[in-house]
Amino acid sequence: MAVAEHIHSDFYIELENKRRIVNTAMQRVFAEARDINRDLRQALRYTIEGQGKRIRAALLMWCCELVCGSVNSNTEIAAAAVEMIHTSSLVHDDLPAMDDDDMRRGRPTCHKRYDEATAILVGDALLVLAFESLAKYIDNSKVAVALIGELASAAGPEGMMSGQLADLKAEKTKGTKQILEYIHTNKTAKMFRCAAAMGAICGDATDEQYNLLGEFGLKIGLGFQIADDILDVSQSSKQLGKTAGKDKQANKVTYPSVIGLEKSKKLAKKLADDAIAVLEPFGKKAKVLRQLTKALLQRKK
Ligand code: GRG
Repeated sequence: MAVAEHIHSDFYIELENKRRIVNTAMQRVFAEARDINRDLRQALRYTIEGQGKRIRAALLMWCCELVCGSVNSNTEIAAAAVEMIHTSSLVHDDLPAMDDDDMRRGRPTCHKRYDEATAILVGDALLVLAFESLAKYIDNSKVAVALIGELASAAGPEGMMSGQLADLKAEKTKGTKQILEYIHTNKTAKMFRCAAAMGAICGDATDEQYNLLGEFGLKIGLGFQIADDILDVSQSSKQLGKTAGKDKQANKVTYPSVIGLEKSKKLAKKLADDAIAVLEPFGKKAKVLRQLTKALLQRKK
């Protein structure tokens, strides 16, 4: 089934349910880490309470439901860990040494609301808390180790960190499609692949299910970043909750800057179609993932 499938309003209700679940799990992890310094706790609370879309968490939980029919407490903790890592990367990305942004999730960035040192430590704290929570709350040690391994390889030097440095180094260069694909795969798509794979692991997927869901995650992750590039040039800061037009201002290498807006839209659509094709073996049960793919293509923020 191609991208043309209609998005049912139930999809957005279901997405909101997943947001609530992961927000509660993050609050729990945070509340049970009792010995955090008062100033750090305050800045962490501010950051965790920011209104993220929680797409990676929803993807993780839906992949788990697809392979085993429901989510359990391990899935909720895994989803919280993915969102903590993602949020930590945003806090660091916004720092003056990186993308230097004043606005995130509709509010001042962490270093603007507090200060740079605090924001560095908030990012560090979320990064560590994510792994600590997997070690502490996952009730099966084999599952915990597998989840930790997935998350470390997607967020670490073989994933997001390399993508981020390549992205910063590419500023003010002309860029090529190959460089762009490297940046977007590493800084964004691998985290989507990881979320899908972690959901599969929580649901005790077969090797085939795990591989298919990982491939699906990688494709929608790449499409997600292309859509992000498109939104940067087509939406307002108010709509995005972060500074619009930032990529051009910082001379970033993006899909619209390298291949143009129309070709970027076509590529995002093709990736969505390819992602949906990967879901074929799951049949009707993958409906929510097909809806997610379509929603990501149509998103306005
Ligand atoms: C500290 C783990 C860690 C990494 C350091 C800073 C850095 C390396 C990486 C940043 C990578 C980055 C900013 C990728 C962009 C990914 C992206 C499209 C972010 C926007 O995601 P949304 O739209 O945001 O899901 P919300 O706010 O909804 O969660």
